[in-house]
Amino acid sequence: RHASTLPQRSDRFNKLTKSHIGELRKLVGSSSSILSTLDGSATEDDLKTYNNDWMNKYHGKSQVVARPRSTEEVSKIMTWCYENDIAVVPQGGNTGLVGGSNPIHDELIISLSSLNSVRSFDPVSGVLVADAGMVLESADGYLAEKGFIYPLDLGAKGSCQIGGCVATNAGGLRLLRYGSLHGSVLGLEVVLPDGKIWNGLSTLRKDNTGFDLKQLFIGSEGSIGIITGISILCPRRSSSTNVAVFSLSSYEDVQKVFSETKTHLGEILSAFEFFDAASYALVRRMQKHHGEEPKKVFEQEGDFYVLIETSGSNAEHDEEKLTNFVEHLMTSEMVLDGVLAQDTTQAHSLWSLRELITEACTKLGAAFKYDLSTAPGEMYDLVEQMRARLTEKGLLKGDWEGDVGAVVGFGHMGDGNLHLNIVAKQFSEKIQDVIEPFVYEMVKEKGGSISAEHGLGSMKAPYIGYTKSETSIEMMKQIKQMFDPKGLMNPYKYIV
Ligand code: FAD
Ligand code: 2HG
Ligand code: ZN
Repeated sequence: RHASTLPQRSDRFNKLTKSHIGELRKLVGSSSSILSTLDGSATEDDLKTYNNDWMNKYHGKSQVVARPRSTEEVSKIMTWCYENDIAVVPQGGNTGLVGGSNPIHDELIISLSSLNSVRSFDPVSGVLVADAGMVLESADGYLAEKGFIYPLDLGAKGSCQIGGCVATNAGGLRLLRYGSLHGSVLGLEVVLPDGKIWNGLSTLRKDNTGFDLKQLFIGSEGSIGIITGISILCPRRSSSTNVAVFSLSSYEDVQKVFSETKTHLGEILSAFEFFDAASYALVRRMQKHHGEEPKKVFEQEGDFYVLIETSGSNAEHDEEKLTNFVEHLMTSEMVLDGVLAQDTTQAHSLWSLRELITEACTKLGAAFKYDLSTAPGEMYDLVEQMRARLTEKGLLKGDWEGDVGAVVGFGHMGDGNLHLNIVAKQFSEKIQDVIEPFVYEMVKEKGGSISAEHGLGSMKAPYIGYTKSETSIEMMKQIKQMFDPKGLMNPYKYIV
């Protein structure tokens, strides 16, 4: 979808006026809960952080941001929006990567950032109940003090909210260990588009009484309601964590090492991530760009890298297992070189080789991001085919000599999830037309998904048909119609 071909503003929605702002203010307890350029309580600059996305790729034109402080306030605002036909965009930490969290036109932004407390924690069951606007890292920090861990972790943890993560069904770095949010979320509290509060905040692990309604909201990207509370099952925090990174010479070896890792480390494995040489070079390029001289990590660099993390309860046992495994990999020549973290600082610095790739893609250029899933064995073909196409079209040449500087492939190997990023010198429709729909066609041919974990947002809404059948899309439209008959929630996105 080009920025210039985004859908026109729909006349179904009323335009917000200064008098509306007065009405909104009466619904909320604190005057700082409503920010608007219409009554001078905010400048356009103040609203930029809400209107623009993390990549600075999607730009909305909203004049009003509401920051309710309780579920009741969210409900009052939604009831008012429903009565006045005001379109709404729910916003969490605004770290989404598909243009879902920003308005397209002048929709009212409802930010959950002021709804950020723990409601309860049960140390026996490990069930945390918290407000949706809690920042993921804060929720995990709270649990760490009690010896538990939030069952989701991702590079944006310092800003993304637990509600935003549920709304996108974020996968992250440890899905292979803790599973998807469809399994760990036990209940939700949601404000529906007409303002009604649905209290589905169950803390039960088992409950087979009818449809499991919460599942509809996990991954619904703000299209059918605003998540205000979450009940989630949190595992015990492992007392011993180890990290190792290896360089390898081929993607075939990445797969072999993955298989071997599951055989030898299965019960303590908590992450298996991979990245290619282009991703590694990009992170090092960013470090140089920041004036740092990157330290040498490997004696022998490779075409591919894998990061393996183990988490268990017996440090001596886990370390012995991992050390033996490293030796096994080195002697069997499946890897070129390997580094085993000796302390927490080194573990963080090894993790940063993987976690900094997203930032590097955006800092060093304009990143066209594709978040794809296929069978793990076929994943890397997508990167190679994309490089071949961009080279053939004259866009990718030499070392940052073409309009496209780098094509990088990395991701969650254990989940069959590839992140393909095309880092261009700037966003251009010409480059996008070479990439799309080619990229979606490649994925369809392999029976894969055009969005493994980031969602559809505004970026992929028109392309859902590459992964979902007509019947699936029809059922989704019926669900949307049932919850949101006026189409007020996050319009122009998701299901269009
Ligand atoms: P936002 O970006 O604010 O919103 C995302 C969507 O959810 C929007 O459609 C919005 O309308 C909706 N929404 C937000 N809050 C609510 C709510 N309370 N109720 C209803 N709808 C709501 N994703 C992964 O899956 N795995 C990763 O490993 C990963 N790593 C990332 C690393 C970085 C550096 C960055 C920038 C992003 C990464 N992401 C990853 C993208 C991911 O989607 C988000 O980080 C996260 O899930 C979004 O949370 P958020 O609070 O920022 O939501
Ligand atoms: C990750 O796994 C995120 O790091 C972001 O999902 C991926 O930058 C990307 O494309
Ligand atoms: Zn990811």
